[in-house]
Amino acid sequence: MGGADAEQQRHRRLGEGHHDEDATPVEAVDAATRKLIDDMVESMYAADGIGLAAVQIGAPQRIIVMDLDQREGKRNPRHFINPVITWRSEELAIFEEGCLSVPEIWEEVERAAKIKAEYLDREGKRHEFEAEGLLATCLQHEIDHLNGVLFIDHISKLKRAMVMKKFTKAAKKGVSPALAKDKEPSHHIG
Ligand code: K1U
Ligand code: ZN
Repeated sequence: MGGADAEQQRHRRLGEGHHDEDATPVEAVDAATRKLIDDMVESMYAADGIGLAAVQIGAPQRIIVMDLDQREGKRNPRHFINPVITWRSEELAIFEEGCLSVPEIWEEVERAAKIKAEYLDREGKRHEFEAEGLLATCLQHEIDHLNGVLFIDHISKLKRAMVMKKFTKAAKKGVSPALAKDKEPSHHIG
């Protein structure tokens, strides 16, 4: 997909569909799967993200891409087809999370500090691995997307209500939440 197409295929925001649906497992890893992965990586970079789930660009399949090195301006894209978390530590970790589908909102979210997961690669080969730190957080965030869950579902009801109010107002005005006249002074809620 070229740059202009990637822009058209931009990630969908809260209220633009597919965010509350379960994504479908990939039955056969084929050329179309590999093309979708490449498109997702391009969309992730175009949006300055460190992760992206296929549902965020309107493809309800269980595929995620990630590049934690993107934070340092380097490129080391990874992909995970049909990712499944097989173990979560009891120990929890708190990270400040953002989401391309809920732009300009950053909130602290508590998740398992370590996880074990398995997935298929672009050749259909199964892998198992253990993750911690931002990789564990980002994987949980992206797998949540595949299950119709957003990071704001992990914050307090009050903060979530404020996020939703901000989005509804901005949507009515047809502008990004950050451009809404009465936007909060900070990206944080509460
Ligand atoms: O899934 C998404 O919406 C992408 C999201 C992933 C994520 C971020 C933080 C914690 C967990 C999951 C993002 O990539 S938001 C953008 C972002 O985090 C970032 C981008 C450039 C530099 C530094 C951070
Ligand atoms: Zn997200």
